[in-house]
Amino acid sequence: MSKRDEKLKVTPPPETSAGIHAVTNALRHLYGKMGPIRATRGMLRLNQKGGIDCQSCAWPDPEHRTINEFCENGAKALADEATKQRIGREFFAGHSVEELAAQSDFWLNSQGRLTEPMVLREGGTHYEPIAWEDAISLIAGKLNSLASPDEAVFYTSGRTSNEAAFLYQLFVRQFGTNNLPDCSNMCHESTSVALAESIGLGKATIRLEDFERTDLVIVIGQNPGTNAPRMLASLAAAKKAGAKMIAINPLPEVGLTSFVDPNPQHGNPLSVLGLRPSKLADLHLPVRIGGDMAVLKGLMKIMFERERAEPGSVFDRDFISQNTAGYAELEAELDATEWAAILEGSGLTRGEIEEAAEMIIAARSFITCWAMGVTQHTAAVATIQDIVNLHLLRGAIGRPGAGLCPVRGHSNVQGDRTMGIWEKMTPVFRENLEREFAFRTPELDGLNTVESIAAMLDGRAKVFFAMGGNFVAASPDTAAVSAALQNCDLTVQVITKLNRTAITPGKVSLILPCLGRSEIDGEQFVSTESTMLNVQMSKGIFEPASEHLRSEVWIVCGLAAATLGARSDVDWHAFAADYDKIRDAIERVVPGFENYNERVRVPGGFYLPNPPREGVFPTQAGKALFKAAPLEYAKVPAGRMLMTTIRSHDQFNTTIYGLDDRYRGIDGGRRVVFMHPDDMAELGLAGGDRVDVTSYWADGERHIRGFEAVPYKIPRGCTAAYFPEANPLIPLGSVARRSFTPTSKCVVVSVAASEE
Ligand SMILES: Nc1nc2c(c(=O)[nH]1)N[C@H]1C(S)=C(S)[C@@H](COP(=O)(O)OP(=O)(O)OC[C@H]3O[C@@H](n4cnc5c(=O)[nH]c(N)nc54)[C@H](O)[C@@H]3O)O[C@H]1N2
Ligand SMILES: Nc1nc2c(c(=O)[nH]1)N[C@H]1C(S)=C(S)[C@@H](COP(=O)(O)OP(=O)(O)OC[C@H]3O[C@@H](n4cnc5c(=O)[nH]c(N)nc54)[C@H](O)[C@@H]3O)O[C@H]1N2
Ligand SMILES: [Mo]
Repeated sequence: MSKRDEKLKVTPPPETSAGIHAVTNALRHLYGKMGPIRATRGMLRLNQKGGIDCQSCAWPDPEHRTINEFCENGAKALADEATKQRIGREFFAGHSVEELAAQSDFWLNSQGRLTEPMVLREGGTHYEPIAWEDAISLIAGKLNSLASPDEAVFYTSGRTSNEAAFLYQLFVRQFGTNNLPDCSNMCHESTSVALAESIGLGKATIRLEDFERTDLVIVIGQNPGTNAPRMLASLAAAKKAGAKMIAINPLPEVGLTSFVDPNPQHGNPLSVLGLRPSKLADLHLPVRIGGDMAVLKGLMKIMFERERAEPGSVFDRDFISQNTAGYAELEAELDATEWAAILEGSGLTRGEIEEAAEMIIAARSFITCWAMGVTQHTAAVATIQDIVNLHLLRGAIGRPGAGLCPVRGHSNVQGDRTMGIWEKMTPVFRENLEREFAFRTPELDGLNTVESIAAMLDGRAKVFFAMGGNFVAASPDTAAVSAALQNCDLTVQVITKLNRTAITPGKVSLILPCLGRSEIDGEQFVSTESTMLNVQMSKGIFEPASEHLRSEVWIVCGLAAATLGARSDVDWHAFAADYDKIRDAIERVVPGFENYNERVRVPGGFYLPNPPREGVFPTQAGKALFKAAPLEYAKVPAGRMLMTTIRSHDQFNTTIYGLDDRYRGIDGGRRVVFMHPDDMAELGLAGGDRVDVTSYWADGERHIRGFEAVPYKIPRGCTAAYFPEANPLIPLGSVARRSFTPTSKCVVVSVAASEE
C-alpha cells in the first residue's frame, strides 16, 4: 500500500461542482472500460424503472426520470463492474499472494473482474482454481468442524440484494450464530441507534418531494457532491423553490457551495455549458472536527432564549405537548451548557451560530441531512439525538418539507438491515423468522464489526466469511485487522473484484466470484431499498463477466444446503430457482412487505411504512423523545491535532477508480494530509513536504509515513487524509458509545516532517 505518489499535483479547488467535467469524466470511464455500445446500453438502464439500481449510493430515484438518471460516480461504479478486463487462473498463477500484497488498491482493482473460484491452500503461495462444488464442501466441512457456531463470523457489505441478504441471515441463524457484522457497523449504526431510541424508526422521515416543499436544508457532515451526487439536483431544486441552505463541515466542499446540473433534462438546458451554476449553501459553518454537538447545542440555546423572551414565537408548543416527552430535561441540560464550551468545541463564533439559528427560526419547515461527518465520532449517537431535538422543538418531523434525512451510503445497506442483517434481532423479527421456518434462533446477540476483529485476534473466531466488501481495508486499525484475518483457519470472500482482503488470507482462503448487479441472473431479478424507504426491482442487462460466476443467492443456497443438510427444513434449491419464493417468505417475516411480488413489479416499486412521517412515534412511550446528553467534544493536548478521514471524488469506499480528487484540487496521488497553512508554518512545513502522522490511544501509538502535506482551507488544529490510506491510524478501541462505530472522523494525531 505504501507506494509514493511521485506524480502528485496540487491546484486550487474548482468553484463549482458537476457541470461539463462530470459528463466528460463519466464518459471517459464508461467508454474507456466498457466500450461505446455496452456503455450506452448500461447508461440507458441505470436507475430507470425496471432497470439496474445504481451500485454507487442509496439516494432514491425521482418519480419522473430523465433518460440519463445517473451521475459521474454512478457511471464510474457501473464501468468498474462492467469493465471488459478479466482475471482468471493465469493471473493468479503468475502472481503470488505476497507479490499481490505489494500492489496498491488502485492496481488491484484495475486488473478486472474475477472469473472463477480460487483457493489458497494451507502453506500455499498462489491461489489455484477450485470447482464450485469443492469450494462449497470445503467451507461446509470447516463450519461443521467448529466447536461452536459462534466461532464463525459472517460479514456483509451493503450491495447485497434484499433476496440474498434475507437468505444469508437465515442460513447463519440456522447454522446457530448471530455473528452478522456488516458495513453498517462502521457507517450509519450511530444513526440507527439514535433514531430508533428517539423516534422509534432508525431511518429517514422524508421523501424526495419534501426538498421542493422546504424552507431550509441543513447538510451536516456530508459531502454530497462526491458521495451522493444526485442529491445535488434535489438541493438545487430546493434552492430554486426558494429554500435556504446551511452547510456544517470543516471543509468548504465545492459540492455544497455551487452546482451545475450535468443533466439538461432536469430543466436547465444552458447549465451544462457552465452558464448557470446554482449557488447552494447560503451559510457555511467551518466547524472544528468533532464540534457538531457544540453547534447543535448552541443553536438550541439561542432558540430557548428567544422562546422564553416571547413564548410560542419559536417552538411548536402543540407538537411538543402532544407528541414528545423529555422537554424539561433538555431545557435543563442546555441551561447547564456554557457558551465558552460551545465556542471552544465548535471552533465557531457566537455570531456564526446566531446567524444559523436565525435561519432556522425563520424557516417554517426544514430538513437536516447528515452522513459520516456525524456518525463516526465518540459522541455520535448523542449528536444525532441533538439533531432530532432541534427538529422536535420546531415540530419539524412528519409534515411536508420537514424531517430527518440520514443519507445512507451503500446502495442496499438499508435494505440489508431491513432483511435482518444485524448482530441483533428485534423481537418481532425473531418471532416471525422462527414461525416461518420453524426453528429456534440463537439467543445471544452476535459480534459487530469491531468485536469480530477482536474475536479473530484472540482466537475466539476462526472462520471469516464475507458477502462482499473489503474488510481489511474498510475496517479501522489496518495492522490489527490484518493480523485478525491471518489468524483465522479459513477466510472466504464472495466478491466481484480483487481486493486487499482477498490477499490477506487466513490459513486457507477462498475467492468466490459472484455476479454484479448489472449482470443477467437467468430470468431472475432482485430488489433494494433506498435511503428513503423506497423498494424497487433491479434487473441486470449484461452477459456475466464469466460463465463461472454465480449469484449471491445461489452461493448462499448452495452453502446452506451443504452445511445444514438434514438440520434445515428449508428448500434451499427452490429458493435459488425462483426468487419470487424468497420474496413470499420475506413478506411473511418482515412487516411492510405485503404483496411484495406484486408491488415490486410496479414501475417505481413501493414505499415501506414510515410512522414518524405520519406523525406517529413507535417508541415504547408512544412519543418522540427529547434526549438530553451533556456536551462533548474532542479535547486535544498541546502539540496534537485532530484528523478526519474522507473520500475522494475518485473512489467508492476501498475501490479506487483513479488517483484524482478534482473537487479538492488533488491530481495524481492519494497519500496527502490536508492542513491549515498556519499550522504548517508552526511545524516548519511547506506544501509538498513529506510528513509522518502518529495517532495516540491508550494502547500506544500508530503511524503512517511519507505522506505529502497540502495547505488547505480547514480549521486550525484540524487535518484530513483519505480513507483507506489513513486507516492504520484509527485505534480498534476507539468507537462511538452505544453504536460501536469506529471514530474514523476524529483521531488525535501529531504531524511531523517525515523520517523516511
Ligand atoms: N462516489 C462515492 N460515493 C459514495 C461512497 C464513495 O466512497 N464514493 N461511499 C458510500 C458510502 S458507504 C457512504 S457511507 C457515503 C459517505 O458519504 P459522506 O459521509 O459524504 O463521506 P465522507 O467522505 O466520509 O465525508 C463526510 C464529510 O464529512 C466531513 N467531516 C469530517 N469530519 C467532520 C466533523 O467532525 N463534522 C462535520 N460536520 N463534518 C465532518 C468531511 O469534510 C466530508 O465532507 O457515501 C456513499 N457514496
Ligand atoms: N477511515 C475510514 N474507514 C471507513 C470509513 C471512513 O469514512 N473512514 N467508512 C466506513 C463505511 S461508511 C463503510 S460503508 C465501509 C465500507 O466497507 P465495505 O463495504 O466492506 O467496503 P467496499 O469498499 O464498499 O467493498 C468493496 C468490495 O466489494 C466487492 N463487491 C462489489 N460489488 C459487489 C457485489 O455486487 N457483490 C459482492 N458480493 N461483492 C461486491 C468488490 O470486490 C470490492 O472489492 O468502510 C468504512 N471504513
Ligand atoms: Mo457507508
